[in-house]
Amino acid sequence: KVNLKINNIPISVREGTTILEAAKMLNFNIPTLCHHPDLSIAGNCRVCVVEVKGSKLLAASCATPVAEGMEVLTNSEKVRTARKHVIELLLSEHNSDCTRCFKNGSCELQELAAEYRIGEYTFMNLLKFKNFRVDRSSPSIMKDDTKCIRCQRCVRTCDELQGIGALTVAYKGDKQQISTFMGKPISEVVCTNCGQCVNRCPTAALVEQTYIEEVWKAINNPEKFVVVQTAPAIRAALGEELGFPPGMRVTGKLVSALKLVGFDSVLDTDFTADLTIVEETAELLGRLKRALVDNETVALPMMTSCSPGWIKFQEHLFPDMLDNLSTCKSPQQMFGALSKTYYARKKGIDPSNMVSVSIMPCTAKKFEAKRPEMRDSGYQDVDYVLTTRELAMMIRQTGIDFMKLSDEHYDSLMGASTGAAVIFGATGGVMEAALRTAWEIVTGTEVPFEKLNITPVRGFGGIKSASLTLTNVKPEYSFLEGVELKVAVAHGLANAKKLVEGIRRGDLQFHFVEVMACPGGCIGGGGQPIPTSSEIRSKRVAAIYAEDMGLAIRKSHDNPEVKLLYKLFLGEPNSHKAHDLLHTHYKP
Ligand code: HC0
Repeated sequence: KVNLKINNIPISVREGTTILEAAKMLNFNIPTLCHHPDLSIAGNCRVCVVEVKGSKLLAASCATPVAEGMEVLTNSEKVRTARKHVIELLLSEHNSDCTRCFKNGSCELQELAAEYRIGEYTFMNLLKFKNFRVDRSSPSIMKDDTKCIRCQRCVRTCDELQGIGALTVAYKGDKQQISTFMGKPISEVVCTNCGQCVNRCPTAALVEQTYIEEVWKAINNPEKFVVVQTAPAIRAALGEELGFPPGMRVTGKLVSALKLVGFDSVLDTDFTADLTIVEETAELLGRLKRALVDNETVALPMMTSCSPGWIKFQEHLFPDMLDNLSTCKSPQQMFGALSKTYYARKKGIDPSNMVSVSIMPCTAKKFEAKRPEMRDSGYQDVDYVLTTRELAMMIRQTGIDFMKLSDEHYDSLMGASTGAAVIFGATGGVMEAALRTAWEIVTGTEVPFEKLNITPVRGFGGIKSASLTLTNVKPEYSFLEGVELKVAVAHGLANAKKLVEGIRRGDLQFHFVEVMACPGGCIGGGGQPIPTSSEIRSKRVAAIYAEDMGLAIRKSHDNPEVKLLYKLFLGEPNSHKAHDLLHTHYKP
C-alpha cells in the first residue's frame, strides 16, 4: 500500500494507482479529455493537471502514479489557472459554433468550458489560419477536423481495440492533425465503419452520419408507409439516453415511443435474428455434411456474417477467407429484404411506397444498408439506419417523457422473437443461439446446459472457445455421431485478428466462429449511448441475459412467426427463395 494525502485527506492505495484514480476514491473529480478507461494512458491533453507539493511542475494526474508521502492538491489556484489556460488554448483552435453542433449538449469540451466559465478569448483564434475540411465520404462516420482537440482517443481506439490503425497522428506542433493514410477520405482507407472512435470522441470531430431529417420527412409524408426495426442491443441501452440508469431494459417503452414518433409499423430485428439462426444452422450442417460425407473441400470454420464492421475487416485484411463467412445476410438486411416483399405483400402495401428504417447500436450498419448486395427486394432493402443516440434525439424532439411511457408490444408478422434472438446483442450470443438450435435439430433434444445457458461462450474474454460432443444424433445426421463440435467467439477486431491469424496458420481449429466487431458485442456498438465503459457494457449484457431468461420461448426455431414465414413464403430453410432474398456472397 502507498500512503498519500489528496487535498489534505489521507488515503492508502495500491501501488501503481494513478493520482486520478486515487482522487476518485476520495470523491474528487479531476477533469480529463485524452483519458479513457478502455485505452492506454496518453497524458497529452494536460487538462487533468494537479499540484504535487515539492514539485515545480504540475503533474498530469492520469499518467502519474502515486508515491509514498505524496501531497496532492487537485484544485489549487495554480491548478485552476493552468487548467483554464489549457481549455482556452484548446478553444482557440476549435470551431466553437456550439449551437449548430451535433454534439451540442453532449460535448466534453463544451462541458469543461461551462464548468470553468470560459468567457472572453484569452488567446488568438487560430482556427481561421487552418485549412481544415470536413470528410463526409463515409456513409457511417463524419470527420470534422475543426472540432478536433487531438486527444488521440480515436487513434488509440482504432489501434488498440480494433487493431486497424485507420487513424493516425500526422505532422507536428501547431500543424498536428489526426489523419487517415495520406489524408485520404475515410471511405477510401481501411476504416471498418465500426464507430468505436465516434463513441470515444469527446467532441464532434467524429460523429455518425445522421439521417434523422430524412426519417422525419418519410414519417411526415402521407404517401409513405414507414416500418421500423429495432436491433437486439437497443432495448438494453436506449434508457441511458432518456433518464434511466445503465442496465435498464426498456423494450416496451421503446415500442411505445416509436409508435408516438409516428412509425406506421413497429417491428423487431430480433425476428430476423431468429430467422438468421435457422438459416445459418442449416448452412453449417450443410457444410459439415459436404466435408464429412461428400469429402468436398469446404470453407471451414464457418464464420458469422452479421456484424458489418467484421465483414469489412475481412474484406480489407483477409480477403482470401471470405468464403468462410456464412452466406446469411445480417438480421438487419434479412429484415429489409422481407419488409419490402413478404410484409408488403401480406399487408397490401406497394413496396415502392415503403420506407424501411432500422435502429441500430452500430454505425457500420449505415454502410451495410447501402452495399450493392443489399437490394434483393428490388429496392434498397433498408433505407435509413439510425443509431441509438439518433433515436433518442428523435424521441426528445417528439416531446415524450420516455420514463413515463407504458409498455407496448411489437406489431405482428415480423415482431415476434425469442430469448435466443435477444442475446445476439452480447458477445457470444449468436453462437449460443445457434448451438441451442443446432443441437436440437441434430439430436432432437435440448442442448445439455442448465436452463439452456451455454456459459462457456458468455463473458468478456477476448477469445472464448468451447466444444460439444454430439451424441445420440438423429439417423439423418449419423455423420455427426461422436463429432466434437468446436466453436470460438471473438469480440473487438484486435481479438478477431488474433483468432483469424491463428486459424489461417492452422494453429486453431474450429467448425464455427462468431465475431462481433465491437467490444462486448453490439451492446458496446459505436452508435450506443456515450459513455460506454466496461462497467456499462457489463450492465447492458446482464440486462440482455435477464430478458432472455424472462421469455417463454428461448430457441430461435420455436419462433411462431418464423415458422409462419416458412409456411407462407419461404418454404424451408436454405430454399431457393431464401437464398434469393436472405443470402449473399462477399467477393474479394
Ligand atoms: Fe447487432 Fe445484429 S446483433 S449485428 O450485434 O446478428 O448492430 O443489437 O442488430 O443485423 O439481430 C448490431 C445488435 C444487430 C444484425 C441482429 C446480428
